[in-house]
Amino acid sequence: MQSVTTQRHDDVLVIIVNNPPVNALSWHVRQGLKDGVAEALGDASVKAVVIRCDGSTFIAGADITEFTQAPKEPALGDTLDAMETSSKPIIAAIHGTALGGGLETTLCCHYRIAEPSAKLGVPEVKLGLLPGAGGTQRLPRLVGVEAAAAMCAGGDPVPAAKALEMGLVDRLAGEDSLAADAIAFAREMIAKGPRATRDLPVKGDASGIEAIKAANARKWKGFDAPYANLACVEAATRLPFDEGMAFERTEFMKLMMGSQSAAQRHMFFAERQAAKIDGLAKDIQLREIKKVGVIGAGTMGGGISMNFLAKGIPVTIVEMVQENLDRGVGVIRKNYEASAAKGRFTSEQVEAMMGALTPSLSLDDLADCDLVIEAVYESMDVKKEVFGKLDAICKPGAILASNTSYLDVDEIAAATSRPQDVVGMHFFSPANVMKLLEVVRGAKTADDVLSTAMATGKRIGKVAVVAGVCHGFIGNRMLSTRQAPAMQLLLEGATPAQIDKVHTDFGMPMGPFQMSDLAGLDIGWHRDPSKIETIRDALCAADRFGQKNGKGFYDYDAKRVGTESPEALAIIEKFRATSNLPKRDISDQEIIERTLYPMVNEGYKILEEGKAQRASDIDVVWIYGYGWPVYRGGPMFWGALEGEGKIVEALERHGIAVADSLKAKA
Ligand code: 3H9
Repeated sequence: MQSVTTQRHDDVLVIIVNNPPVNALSWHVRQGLKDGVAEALGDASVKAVVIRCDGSTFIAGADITEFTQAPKEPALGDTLDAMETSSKPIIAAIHGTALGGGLETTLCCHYRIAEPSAKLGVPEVKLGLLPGAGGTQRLPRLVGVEAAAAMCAGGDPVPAAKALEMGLVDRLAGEDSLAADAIAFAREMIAKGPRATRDLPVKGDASGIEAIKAANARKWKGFDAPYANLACVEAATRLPFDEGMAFERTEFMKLMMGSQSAAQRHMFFAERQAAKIDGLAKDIQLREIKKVGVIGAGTMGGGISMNFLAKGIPVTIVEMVQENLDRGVGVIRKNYEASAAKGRFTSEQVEAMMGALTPSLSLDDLADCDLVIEAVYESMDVKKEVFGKLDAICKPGAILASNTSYLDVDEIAAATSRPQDVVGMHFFSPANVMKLLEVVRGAKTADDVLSTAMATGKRIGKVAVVAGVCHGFIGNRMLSTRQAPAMQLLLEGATPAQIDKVHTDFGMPMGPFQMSDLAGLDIGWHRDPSKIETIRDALCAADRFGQKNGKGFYDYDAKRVGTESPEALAIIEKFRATSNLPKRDISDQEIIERTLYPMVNEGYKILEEGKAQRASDIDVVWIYGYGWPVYRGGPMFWGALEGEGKIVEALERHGIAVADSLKAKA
């Protein structure tokens, strides 16, 4: 099948792109578009051209899968030049999403018409790139420097109505009449003739660009691409078009060859791949989830409920004690109201969401739920008791999910007479914000239960990853391999601040000790101040419980901003002195080798044991659940970049047992 065809409508030639799934600009599409333009130019009876797409969307960008292959002619630039310099007007007819190279294609048409539901944008920055086919040079000419800078560096698409306001499109079509409206528009433009974007003057100046950088400094920390995007837009304000294009090309190639874009492109595919469950029938029938039950109205249960309420799915939330139930429901309302105050919801929406929440003190009220998620205290005995009760109460076919973050889902399932209906759904705190959902597949979990849990995750806006049953699943299992050596490094002379800084400089949102303080040092503490066996015991014995009481590894102010604590350091030093380990200077490199390399190693073990389907799933877990910097592509991608040989050598030097599969790669 040809990916580009042409159709004659009297004096208008319509070029139609059909390259599923997203009409990406694969080489044959570039060729087809170029041929289409040549056909129009070679036929005197053609007076104007329309470019439109079949399928669900206009061109959604360059074909990302081609980026790692040898370049194929024609280059996108050649095709676009042929379009822009055409002596007959070309009209882009846009529906769905015109993204990246797709939007750049429309910029090389002379006029643009879009369906009202269309979206237009240059999301390259999210792939660690910039619009490399003239987007950074043409957008400032069409929509102005400020809007171009925001579009390129931010990457979010704009809806058609806004695009019309900005001058990005010239006209809106009817929602169902784009093809006809575009032809009519093309005929109108015959008299006007072509209008090449490159010939327009740049609108505005670069004076606002520094302010954009300042406003986004935190968000863009560590990323190269947003700054490169801005540099190109700025270049458009001072260089003639051709020189601006050359500047853009150089910057694009720098990003394309760099590791950040490779990591971000890896994550684009990893995220989509994670949704796929190996070995499952494609046509599996999902169970219908119309009503959800959540057990536990604490931080987790409340956060989990909010996900469903926000999607209009009714939730019954159960607590054991009225006071806790009231508090939990109150927190949900407070969170929604805070979002409403920021303009994210209307007060009607808040009331609708709260109206869909049924608080209850009885598990019996879960009888008609299609999915019940247990988010109670992390104790096997408690969970087994809850699941035993659910088994008696819930309707046949209901999915019984545990939000456990460590425990054996098979043992929990065995407390019921229907282990095939039991699955882990491990949310990450704050559960209404964090995008990761680990879906834990028990030995007996039915295929349709697993698929429904994954699909439900997607429905509530999560990125769901399948994990196997093991202590801590994928994420927390790997987390624990960095926690123990971090503690050991304190005994050898490093400070919490030094170790945390290595992690935050790496790009993590916080280091191991900042994370411990956030979680609470007293979780799992034996509560006997006289029994001091670890640094944690020593801190707890001194009433240092973490952020919750303003002091842990760090001291916290009223806004929970932490600073190094002389008291904590003294406690650590006192405990350290009892360990008889010589105090020494610890290098940042050693901290990386002993806290990050073991995570990569554990990832290999997880794969060996079949607890993750694929390495890229592990990367997805760490990026969406723990804030691993996306420009480093997750621990497995980063491990490969770092070099397996280097990692194995370091792990062995530090006396850490290396996974066989990692050794084999070294
Ligand atoms: C660019 O344009 C560079 C230029 O400036 C310069 C060049 C010189 N290529 O997301 P979905 C696949 S950079 C190849 O699930 P949706 C995707 O992997 C590009 N494949 O669908 C998936 O495959 P599978 C700038 C692509 O409906 C399938 O299509 N553009 C591409 O939820 C369905 O995707 C972008 O960054 C691609 N460009 O969302 C836009 N895009 O089924 C990237 C998708 O095997 N794309 N695939 O898993 C998107 O944002 C979404 O795909 C879109 C549809 C919104 C279009």
